[in-house]
Formats: sequence, C-alpha cells, structure tokens
Amino acid sequence: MRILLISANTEPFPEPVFPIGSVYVGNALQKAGARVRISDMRHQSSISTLKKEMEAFRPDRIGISLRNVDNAAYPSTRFYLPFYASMVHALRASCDAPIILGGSAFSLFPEEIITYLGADGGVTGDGEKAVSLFRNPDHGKIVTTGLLDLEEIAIPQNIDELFPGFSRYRTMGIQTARGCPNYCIYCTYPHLEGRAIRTRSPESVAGEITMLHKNFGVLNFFIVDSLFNADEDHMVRVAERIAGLSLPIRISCYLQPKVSDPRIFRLLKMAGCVAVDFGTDSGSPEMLASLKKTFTRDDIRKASLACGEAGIDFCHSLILGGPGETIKTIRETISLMDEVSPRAVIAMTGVRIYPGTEMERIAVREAALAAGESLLNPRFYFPPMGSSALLKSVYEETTGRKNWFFPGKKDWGSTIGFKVLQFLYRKGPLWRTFRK
Ligand code: B12
Repeated sequence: MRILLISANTEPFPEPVFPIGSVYVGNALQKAGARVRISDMRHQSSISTLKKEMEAFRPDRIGISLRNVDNAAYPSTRFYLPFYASMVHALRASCDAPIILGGSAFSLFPEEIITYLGADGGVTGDGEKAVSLFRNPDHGKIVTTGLLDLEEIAIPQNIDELFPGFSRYRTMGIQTARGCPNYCIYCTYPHLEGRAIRTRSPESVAGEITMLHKNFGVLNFFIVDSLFNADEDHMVRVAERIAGLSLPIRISCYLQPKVSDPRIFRLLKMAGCVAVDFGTDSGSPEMLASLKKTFTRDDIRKASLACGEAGIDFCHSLILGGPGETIKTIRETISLMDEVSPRAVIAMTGVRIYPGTEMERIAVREAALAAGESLLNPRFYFPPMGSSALLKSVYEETTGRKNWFFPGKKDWGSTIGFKVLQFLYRKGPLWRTFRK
C-alpha cells in the first residue's frame, strides 16, 4: 500500500516547526509494510505542486497531519481551516484515495473538522497504532487507539527517503515523554496526550540524537514534550545520558519553573541545553492560583536564577487575561519579570478557550459563551475589564521593555523584519535574539 502523508502546517512563526508527528506516524506505517512518503506544505510552493507530487506518487491512501487550528493569539488571530479545506478540495479533484486525518488540531475538534473537510476518517491522540484505519477506512469513522508504548516511537534511519525535505529544518523535534498530570484550567495537553506520563528510555532518546547528528549533521534539537520536567527524575536520566554523548549539539525545551535542586540546570547545560522556555503564565499569586498552576512566585525566582547561573538562556511564556486578572495582578507579573530578568517574555493576551476545559465551563458560567457553542473558530476569554482595556493596560504597563513580545499584537510572520531575522538567525528559538 502506498501512503502519502501530508503535513498541512505552513505557519512560519515563531519558527517553522519540524513535522515530528508525521514522521512518527510515517515510521509506524512503513514498519507495518506500507510505502510511505511525507509531503510538507511548508515547503510546497502551492497546492498545485502538492497535486503534482501526489499524481507522481499515486497513493492508495492519503493521511493529513493537522497540527494547528489557529495561532491561539489575540487580536491578530489566524485560522487555518479554510486553507486545509482548499487543500482537501484540490486533492479530491484529482484522486480518489481515501483521506484520513490526525494531529493535535484534529484531536481537539474531531467531529467538526472531519465535517468541515469532508474527510473519510480520522485518528485522535497517538497516531502510530492507526495502521488498521489506513487499511480499511470507513466513511466518517473517528478512531482513538490505545496509548502507545513510547519505546516504539522513532525517527527512522531512512528519514531522508521517508521525508525528502527534512533537512530544510534547522531544528529537529525529539520526544522523550507524553502526558501531563497538571490541571491548568485552559490547557489541552492532558486531553491530547493523557494525564499519566509515559516515558521513553534515555538510551532510545540518546540513540536517536546520535543517529541524527552522525548521519545527517543535525545540531539543533527541540524537546517537544509538553513539559520536559513533568517527571523530573526522567528528565535527569535523559539529560545524564545525553551529556554522556559529548556531542556539540544545542537543545531547547519547555519547563515548568520549579525544580527540586538548582544543580539540575548545570546538568541540562552539560547535555547541551542552551534555551529554556518556562511555561510560567503569570507572576501574580492570585493568578497562579486562578489558573491552577503548581508553582509559586518563589519557585519562578529560584528556577530563573539557577537557569541563568548555569549559563542557559531563558524566556517566560505568559497568559494574561485569565479569570480574576486586574491591573494589580498585571503589575505583579510585570514586576516579577523585571526582577528575574529573562531574555524574553512572550505574552499572550486573552485565553484561547478549548472544548472540555475548565476555562470553557467558566466562560459559560460567566455567560461569555453559550453552552455547547463551537470553539473551532477561535474564541478567547477575557476578565471583566474586557479585551480592549486588557490590551491597553498590558501595552501601557510594559512600555519601554524591549524584551516583551506579544504574538497577538500583529501578524508577525508576514513582517519583513521577522523574515530577515529568521533568515539570519539559525541557532534555535528566535526569542534568543532579543536584547534584555
Ligand atoms: C512543542 C510545541 C511547540 C514548539 C515546537 C518546537 C519545535 N521545533 O518542534 C513551539 C514553541 C515552537 C510551538 C509553537 C507554536 N505552537 Co505549539 N505545541 C507544542 C506541543 C507542546 C507539542 C507538539 C509536538 O511536537 N508533539 C509531539 C508530536 C509527536 O505529536 P503530534 O504532532 O500531536 O503527533 C501525534 C498525533 O497528533 C498523531 N498525528 C499527527 N499527525 C498525524 C497524521 C495522521 C494521518 C494521523 C493518523 C495521526 C497523526 O500522531 C502523532 C504521534 O502520536 C503542542 C501541545 C501538545 N502536547 O501536543 C503545542 C501545540 C501544537 N501548539 C499550539 C500552538 C497554537 C502553537 C503556536 C501557534 C503558538 C504561537 N502563537 O506562537 C505556534 C505555532 C508554530 C508553528 N510554526 O506551527 C497548539 C495548537 C492548537 C491550536 N490552537 O491550533 C498546541 C496543540 C498547544 C495547545 N494550545 O493546545 N509549539
């Protein structure tokens, strides 16, 4: 069976993201005996070049990986479904291979997206065990497979055949665990990956890094785990193993700003970690409680200090505008950021509401949303002060702080400055180019 897997994501901001989900699924399908090819919309010049590639490959099945629904940013919101629909429409016009969907965007809105795109089937959650749906697609069927044992995931040695365009990415994703045990009120991660943490052995992670570095010269890696330190012992074991490789690689990752021992950052540094994105959300004690974060202002201080002392660049990602946000809580967050002095502060304004989250229930309770209302077309939560007042005060209060960045402020991806910076800077997350 010939399967064309299409990574539909074209978003360049904040960086083009290596389509690791397609690669893991592609590897599982090829291990099950299929002939698989990954086509990447990021590097197709248009939908017609995709059509040509498809006609040359003559697939029996088409899988489409849908990563993003939207950019989750307000007010410059981008919604990608119309583009995905035009792609499916064009494929349908010249091929009758069944179309099967998967990816995080699909898992968040399976029924709505399968209808929107008119696809033949779809898989929510882990996609590696979906081989049987590819064999026997059943019109409109949505499948959820059991959770995968992570020893089975791998970027294969023949990545250059499976995915001919892979080396165009400057940073490769690598996954060491799935699952998030936290209860942050707005977040989708437990829904996407499960609440139990499933880990991959340090040997397997280190083997993959070594293979990619030795065979293909890969230098930059992003650990795509929801939170690399969700299970701190696991992170330590993986970091020790990577450090033991002594390879000249650069690693970035997401961490929660809470560690049991500051020396952990020195270990991360030895493993090649150059950049940490802390999922901090707020610096106000009330807002940390309101968002149900599991750490305190003091944890944020300690983690920032230890990370900086270990010589690792860090940024704090914030979500401003959750339930209970006021000028006072915004000021508390700004003053904590001033104190811990990160390279960058990346702040979302307004909270993207996802189905099934506590954020959705709060928005319904406050009559900002009707029960059962569709959230596919992005909706954002704002506190009683409202969206305009929130934006105005956040922009005003942060005036003069050059390290603050608002993804929703404008359509950054299409600005010339962004394109030039992206062309010139090649060593991992773009926020590292910020001046403190
Ligand atoms: C790591 C990460 C990032 C990193 C990526 C770094 C890098 N170089 O890789 C960074 C910080 C850059 C980032 C940025 C953004 N991100 Co992000 N990110 C993630 C995160 C935590 C993990 C993604 C990942 O790689 N997972 C590992 C792979 C293996 O999983 P996967 O892709 O889901 O694939 C599996 C399944 O989905 C399925 N599958 C996938 N494809 C297919 C195809 C078929 C046919 C089948 C059957 C199955 C299948 O099988 C795969 C293996 O099991 C997710 C949340 C999460 N936990 O999923 C958010 C997430 C994907 N991001 C999200 C968003 C919004 C963004 C941004 C738009 C934010 C912004 N405004 O800046 C940008 C967009 C970047 C871009 N260019 O696209 C959202 C998307 C939801 C939405 N609203 O659309 C998510 C889901 C988080 C959330 N809010 O819920 N992100």
